[in-house]
Amino acid sequence: MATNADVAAMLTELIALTTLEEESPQSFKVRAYEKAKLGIEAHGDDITELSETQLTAISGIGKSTAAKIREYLDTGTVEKLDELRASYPPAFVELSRIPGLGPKTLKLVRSELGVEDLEGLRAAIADQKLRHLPRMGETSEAKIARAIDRLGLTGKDRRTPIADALPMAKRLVADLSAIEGVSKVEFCGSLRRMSETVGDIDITVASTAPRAVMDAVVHHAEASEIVLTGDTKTSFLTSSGLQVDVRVVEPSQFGAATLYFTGSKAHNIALRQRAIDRDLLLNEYGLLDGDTVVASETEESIYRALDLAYVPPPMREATGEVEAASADALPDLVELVDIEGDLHYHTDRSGDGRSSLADMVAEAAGRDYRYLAITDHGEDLAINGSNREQMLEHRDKIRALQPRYPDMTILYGCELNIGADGGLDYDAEFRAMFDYTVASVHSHFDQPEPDQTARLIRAIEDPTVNSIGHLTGRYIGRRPGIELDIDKLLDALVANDVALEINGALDRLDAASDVVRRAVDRGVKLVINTDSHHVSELGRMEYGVLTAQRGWTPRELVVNTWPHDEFMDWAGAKK
Ligand code: DGT
Ligand code: CA
Ligand code: CA
Ligand code: ZN
Repeated sequence: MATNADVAAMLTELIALTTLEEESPQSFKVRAYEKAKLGIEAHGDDITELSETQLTAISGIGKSTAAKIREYLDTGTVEKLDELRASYPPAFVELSRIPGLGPKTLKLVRSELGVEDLEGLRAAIADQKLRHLPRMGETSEAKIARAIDRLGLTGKDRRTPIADALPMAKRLVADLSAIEGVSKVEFCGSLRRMSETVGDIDITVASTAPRAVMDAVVHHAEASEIVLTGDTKTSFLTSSGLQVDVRVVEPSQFGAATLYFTGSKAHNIALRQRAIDRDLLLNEYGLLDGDTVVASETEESIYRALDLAYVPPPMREATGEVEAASADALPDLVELVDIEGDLHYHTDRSGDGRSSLADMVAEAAGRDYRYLAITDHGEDLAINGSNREQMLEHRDKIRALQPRYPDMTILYGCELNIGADGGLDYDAEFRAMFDYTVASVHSHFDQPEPDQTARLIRAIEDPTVNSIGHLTGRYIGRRPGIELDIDKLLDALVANDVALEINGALDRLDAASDVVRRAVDRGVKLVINTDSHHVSELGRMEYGVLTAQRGWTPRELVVNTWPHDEFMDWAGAKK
């Protein structure tokens, strides 16, 4: 049975292929599909039983798109989409992820140079052929070559961004959990460790009836090609080429199996060595003393039996966590339950916000937050921003809502745009009226590192800035972030008492965990935010927290774990 998510996935593919076909993301058709996708999301309720006419009644869905959605729901496919797929095979479409290669250029590269995939593109670059195409030159050719390297788009070791893999893994886990005889399911591997990109999805299932699980996996809607199937392991490829490995184990061995398949390999090796030092054997079935099982059912019991504190999955990278767990010196890690507020929220006041202020605030209150910052875009962000008058009106609305939420302080905030040279929106006096600000980069991604660093530091030094949002502006696997001198930047954050955001949007996860860990070492304050543009996005807090854990973040450095008064004192100290 198709779901709203399947329809959204179909529209996503249609958007990508139509952008190529029409040679522009601004084309009427592309925008129509995008609006329909947002409309379905905003609608929320199941649309799969709706008629074509009922579909067009949903805001954003036009007549032609409604017909395609109905066609997809009725037949499992869309003729137009199949046509586009035939014209643009996946290996070719993948090239459109490379910055600097717009649809027009991409089609030219194909028609003039016969490039069909990454290999062909690399060859064309190596032969210096790209530079001779219209509107291209040596500089753009070099830029594309560099983008390919930075995106890690290399043939067989190509990796999938976590934003694409995690939702799929969660769906699979839910589907497998529903099978009779299954007691536990966990996704493992790099995904559980919160790597930004994954080679594949590893799923471990505890069941006494492995056959039923293997059958379900082989027939799963996501399985477009079966790679191998056995009694307890099946691997398949999704339609986008991502491999999924599903393994079934005895419930009594679930802990040992998840520990093993979560890795990392280097973490496993360190644990196994520790077992050997105690005359024990550790493998995917358990921690064994000869024929006796010492521990195997839970990960916790295995760590305990090895005289180690429990190591949360995001820290299992063999970068000192085994030593720290041995000395009982792991950081007092921040956890989701510690979060007292979200400090980066958009409403439909922002051009790209899609839920009302009242809905966003109600949703936050439902999460039991003590404080919340509404941070719609400042005026410099063109169509998405708000001018002074609009902001002040917005402030009145925020203030008017406050009495309804006696347990939660609603801060009148702003996401300030960091300009090309580090300048910010409005003027200092107007900015000082905000209760809280997050300043972020949204453009000019190509400046050299010293300029970018100076640009950020100028913003950090501004007395009206409380925090820096999505530090590099990257989109994992799609757009490399700005280049920065991280040490200098972290020093400036400490010196000015500005917090560094860990943005929980799965395609951002910015600041990245390695930067976070360096920030933690220097005592930089951190703030974990969702950057929500819709009520459905508040749950991203979990991914921000996991990224913080991957960066070894202790709770006390995260300002939005602080009790209300302590947080408010810090936020207001600058005024
Ligand atoms: P990936 O898929 O490349 O993003 O990274 P992982 O870490 O998910 O690696 P994967 O899928 O090859 O294997 C999953 C886990 O299985 C890995 O994290 C640790 C464990 N594992 C795999 N091969 C070995 C091995 O040769 N030795 C040990 N000790 N563990 C292994
Ligand atoms: Ca894996
Ligand atoms: Ca694997
Ligand atoms: Zn934002």
